[in-house]
Amino acid sequence: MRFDIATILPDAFTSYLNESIIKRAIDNKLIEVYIHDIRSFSENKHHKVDDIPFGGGAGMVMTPQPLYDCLTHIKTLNPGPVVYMTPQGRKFTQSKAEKLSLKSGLILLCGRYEGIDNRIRETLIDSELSIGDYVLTGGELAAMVILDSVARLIPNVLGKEESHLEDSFSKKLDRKKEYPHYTRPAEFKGKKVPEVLLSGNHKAIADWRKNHLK
Ligand code: 6GU
Repeated sequence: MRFDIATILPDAFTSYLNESIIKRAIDNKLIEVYIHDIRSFSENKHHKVDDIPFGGGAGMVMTPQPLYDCLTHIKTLNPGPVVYMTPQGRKFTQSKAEKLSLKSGLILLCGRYEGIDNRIRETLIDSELSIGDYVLTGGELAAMVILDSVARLIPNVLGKEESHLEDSFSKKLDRKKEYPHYTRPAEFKGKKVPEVLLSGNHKAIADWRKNHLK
């Protein structure tokens, strides 16, 4: 699956994309991720990407020209929908992550300031997503959340144990929560792992886990 992200803060993504599971997924060619600096598309001599709102009011608005040129460029490379990250968008959920993970591409536009010029919303945006009921300074963290949650659902991105099939939010477990996890040592600072988990009795372990879902 191919991800293209349009942002005015491209460096915000570099450390994240160079870590652990996402880096391995890119190295193994399971996903491709391209970051596009909206500012580099600006025809303004100072590479300006924002301007004051018509009609007045607080804050700045992302100006249409750089967004138009950046998104139309990306659309020649990625067949996926253009999703605008905004606190006004529909709430992102595990079920939306599952649907997006079936697509061959996804284009994420990160908003900053008060928002983007509405003509871009009307013409180039397919949907709008929010990651929760709080306001961030920009869409970059939200785009990383979506990238991470979608990428891990792509076959072979997680280890061969495919532990997402047992996730707390998977339909199989009827949205029940997780049971408590323990690893070695069997005793740590005087606190012992529940005896049943050491017993090797698979039926008893399954029962214990079912009774401790939270
Ligand atoms: Cl997608 N963007 C911003 N700026 N704030 C948010 C958000 C997105 N989702 C929740 N808060």
